[in-house]
Amino acid sequence: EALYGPEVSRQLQRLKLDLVLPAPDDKTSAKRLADLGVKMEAMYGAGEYCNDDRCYNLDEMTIIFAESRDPELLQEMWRGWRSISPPMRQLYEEQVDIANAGAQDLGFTNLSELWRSNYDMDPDVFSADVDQQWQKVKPLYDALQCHVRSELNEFYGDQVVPKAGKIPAHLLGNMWAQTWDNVYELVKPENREQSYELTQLIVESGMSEVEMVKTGEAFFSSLGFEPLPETFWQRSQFLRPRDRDVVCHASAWNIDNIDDLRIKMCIQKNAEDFQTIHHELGHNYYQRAYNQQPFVLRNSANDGFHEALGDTVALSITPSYLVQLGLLEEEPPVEEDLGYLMNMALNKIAFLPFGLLVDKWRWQVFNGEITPQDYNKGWWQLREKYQGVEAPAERTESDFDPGAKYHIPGNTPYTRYFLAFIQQFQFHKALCDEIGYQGPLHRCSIYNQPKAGEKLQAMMELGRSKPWPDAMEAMTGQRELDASAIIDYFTPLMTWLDEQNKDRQCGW
Ligand code: X8Z
Ligand code: ZN
Repeated sequence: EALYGPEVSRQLQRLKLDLVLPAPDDKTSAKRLADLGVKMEAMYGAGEYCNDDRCYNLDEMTIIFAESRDPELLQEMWRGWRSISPPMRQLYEEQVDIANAGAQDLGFTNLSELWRSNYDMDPDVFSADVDQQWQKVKPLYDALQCHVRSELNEFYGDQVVPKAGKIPAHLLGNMWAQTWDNVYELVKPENREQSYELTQLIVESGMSEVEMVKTGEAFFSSLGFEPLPETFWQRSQFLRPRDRDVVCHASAWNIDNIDDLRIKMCIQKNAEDFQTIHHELGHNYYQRAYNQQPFVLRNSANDGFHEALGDTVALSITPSYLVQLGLLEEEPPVEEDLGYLMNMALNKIAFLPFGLLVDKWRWQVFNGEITPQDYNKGWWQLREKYQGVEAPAERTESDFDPGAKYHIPGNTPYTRYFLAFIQQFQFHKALCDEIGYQGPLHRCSIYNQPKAGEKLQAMMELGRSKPWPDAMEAMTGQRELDASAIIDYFTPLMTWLDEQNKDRQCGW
């Protein structure tokens, strides 16, 4: 006879599955595991690269990646940032060993199985599902990679970017080549481009960093959510402190699991950070929505839901919304939609293979398929295979390139972002249907639509109390992850890309 009912059972299961790095059942290992995590996170936070002239932190390098078109400077910064991570390699190896032992103590084969067990389904079915989703969206990525490669080849020449094969990873506007919107200018559709640039609108408006956050809050208020508590404004970090090292990678916090909500960012006045603000606020509103649940169920339906929430809202930062904000004078004509969609694709589509491969690497590291002698080689095999990008300099096993991406030293699972990037379009479509919107999906904005807010609330307040398909259903009426919305959204761009690519040799 069971000692407790299904509700308690679910909560006990949650306690196990929410562990990202479980310590084995002995004090020395537990302490060592904690120390290792702190050490690596601190190394990332203190990360900088110095040449003969000066030192650069990640914010500064981020700007260089966004703006510079000088392949040599970019290559120097690309390599420079990766000098922070070789010292992490040993520590990472040790961390994997200890956490694997911890996962085994909990009854899992290894940490890979534990991580993949967090989705209310068999872990192997889950990873197969993820691959299937990737197969559905891959044609979009392949077309985008082909077009971008060709335009970069024209701009930089054969010496820098080959006509065929992989794209050198330092030329895509981002330190990890994970999103490419910063090279929009080089790859935009001629004569159909966007007439405005959000970064420029933000800068010209004279908005401060805090005002950027206030604007994000106002969006959520327009959906019917309560304003953020006073403590949010007092206790959040919006700017990089001058007097100490901090991890500037954006994050959201829920300190008391009730209403002590905060974000921690080093905001720059640009479009990317404006979006990230909505992303982080999404975490906070979600956290507040489930604060009535029993303690261990105060979490999202699965980790992809948490990552998708704010991004879903940010999909509504459309030209018409910018007009309502007063940032843009008038709504651009439909001919500009192609430019808008290209910009979106350079962010949302370009990200997908990266979102997939980070944990492909970790799962293989955890299950022993990638051994420590091959950490870097295994990483680049995945980068090449999935993203079709290549390292712009020789890499060896004295490098540890995965460690130069925050989520590796920070031990944050990454498949959640792959899921979120697909799911946010599904959510967006469901909300646009809910408000009776008719028209192309990319022009829909849920700003000022409390009915959309109610749907979001219905999903969020469930927290983790039900299997995720129930939460999905509460908002979308569907019980499965469905890539058809992201495919629909980008259909006009796909048609255009196929046309552009018709005489090109695509693939890598
Ligand atoms: O890490 C994040 C958020 C913090 S929860 C800013 N993201 C991933 C990344 O930056 O690598 C959001 C998109 C992907
Ligand atoms: Zn997030």
